[in-house]
Amino acid sequence: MMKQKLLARPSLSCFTFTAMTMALTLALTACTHTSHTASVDSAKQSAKLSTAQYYGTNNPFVKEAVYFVMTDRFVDGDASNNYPEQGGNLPSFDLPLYAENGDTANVGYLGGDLKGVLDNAQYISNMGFTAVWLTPIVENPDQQFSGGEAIAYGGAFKDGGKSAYHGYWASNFYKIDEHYPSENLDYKTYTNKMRDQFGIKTVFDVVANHGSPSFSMPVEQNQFGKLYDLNGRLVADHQNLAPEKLDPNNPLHQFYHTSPDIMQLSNLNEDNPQLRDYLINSYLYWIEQGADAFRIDTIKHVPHHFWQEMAARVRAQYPDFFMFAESFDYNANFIAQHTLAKNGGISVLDFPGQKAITSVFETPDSDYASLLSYLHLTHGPYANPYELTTFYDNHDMPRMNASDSGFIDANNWLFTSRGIPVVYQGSEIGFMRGKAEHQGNRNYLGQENIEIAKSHPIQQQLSAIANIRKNVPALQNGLQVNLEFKGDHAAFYRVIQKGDIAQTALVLLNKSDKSHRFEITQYLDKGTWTEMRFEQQAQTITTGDALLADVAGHSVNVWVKEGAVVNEALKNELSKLMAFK
Ligand SMILES: [Ca+2]
Ligand SMILES: [Ca+2]
Ligand SMILES: [Ca+2]
Repeated sequence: MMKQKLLARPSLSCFTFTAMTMALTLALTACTHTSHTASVDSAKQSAKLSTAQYYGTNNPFVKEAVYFVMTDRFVDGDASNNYPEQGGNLPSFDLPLYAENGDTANVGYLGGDLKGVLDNAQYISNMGFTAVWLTPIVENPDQQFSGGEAIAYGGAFKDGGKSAYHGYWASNFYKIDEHYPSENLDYKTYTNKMRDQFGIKTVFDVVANHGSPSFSMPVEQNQFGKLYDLNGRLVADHQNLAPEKLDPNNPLHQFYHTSPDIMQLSNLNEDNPQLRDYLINSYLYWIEQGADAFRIDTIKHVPHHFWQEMAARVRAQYPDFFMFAESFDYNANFIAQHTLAKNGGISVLDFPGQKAITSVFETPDSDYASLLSYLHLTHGPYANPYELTTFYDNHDMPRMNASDSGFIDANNWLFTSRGIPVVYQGSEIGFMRGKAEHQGNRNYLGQENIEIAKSHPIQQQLSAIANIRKNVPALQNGLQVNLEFKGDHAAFYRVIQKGDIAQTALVLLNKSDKSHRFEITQYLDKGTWTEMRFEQQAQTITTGDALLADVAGHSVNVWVKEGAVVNEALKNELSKLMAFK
């Protein structure tokens, strides 16, 4: 481990320091310790402000860090649930797509299952994650889809020839698909073991917009366009009809809209109260089976009234139940509508953040200042910016196309800045970087790559910063106070003062190749600062000192001060951030 040097010295005269940053009355407090009036005022202010609360959110899920697993593409822990012969003349196992240059993608099942995740739970936990989001595990059709347009390597928005390996084509919202459980490992046992043995929560992937592809098949296929209930009873059937051919008087057609939405997917009719019951009761069912939070697919394709009812019914039984949604859009004002209480109070994946993060970390000559615009720390469109789930790529877009250093820098940012980090499987080795959905983005990760990951530089640095976040409440839920964001360098505080926790973290990021000396004076609190990343020598700061730290290239320092904030200028800033977040 690299040992870094820290120096502390009085950087500026008291007079200069105060002239720059403090109002005159506060300057008297800081510099004229003999003034009786100032001391009394100061004591009163400390007493008053020591009870001040500074934090991002009251939602406890903010402390989590989420590892995103594409269930079929993680690890095949049990060959007995692979069903390689399934599908007959329209098989669903191992359907490779080839590029001319020999690259491959695959649209068949490849064997990943719950046992593969459980077998690697210690690895995921060691990396610093506390939750795993699994792509949907509910029953999907057994064959490849014969309708639509045929998918090819690099293609998009075509479902022909694809299997349901991704899980987003439900045929029974109440039943686990046969590819995922093992003997003695049903979903409930899995979630319990993850939680009880490894401290890992489970995020369940919710789909309300659609079931499976439902029309355009040359010959109608079993399961496609059909929905079954908890007892295995057929409750809806698209009958391979185009949406406009559905009969609103036919009970088996009433779960579907008579207009299409996404390709050939059945468009679920949220105006039908029975469909709402069917879906919402299924979500409650999976909470009973151990789901700790929801990730919601395609939320923008379903109107607000559904989410209002869904959120109300879920939270009537499970108050504070955390949900974050995919509204695949780069306009913060647009995606923020779901976060408002009147629309269900559902958090969202930070797509504008994703765009900004990749733009910075894919490009070495980028500027940290480009990250500021997505944070919306005050007066932003979100109900609460600290509840957003933050990420740099996922299974529906090209993976981040960064160097190893770029991934390391991105993780250092993701695990220290506001939001709940979500990292897609394989990112810890830069797996398939730059590759889109049908170009290898979703290729099978497998046990071999996980063994490689254990000594991979990206994984090691990710693990270091993620474990610091796990142990530093300020990094999870502290208000973010930005100091400098310029070129290759960024510095900011995260401050939490909530209940019996009072802690400030100072984060120093350097994405250049060279070591950089930070000299921090702004809002700097008196007291003992301890560095968490490299366990550098603790430094005691008194009024007027600067905190000086040399941060190595592509690295991070996290300096932590325990106890309540005493710096008046910082308190003022925190009050504003608290009031307007
Ligand atoms: Ca398997
Ligand atoms: Ca199936
Ligand atoms: Ca829809």
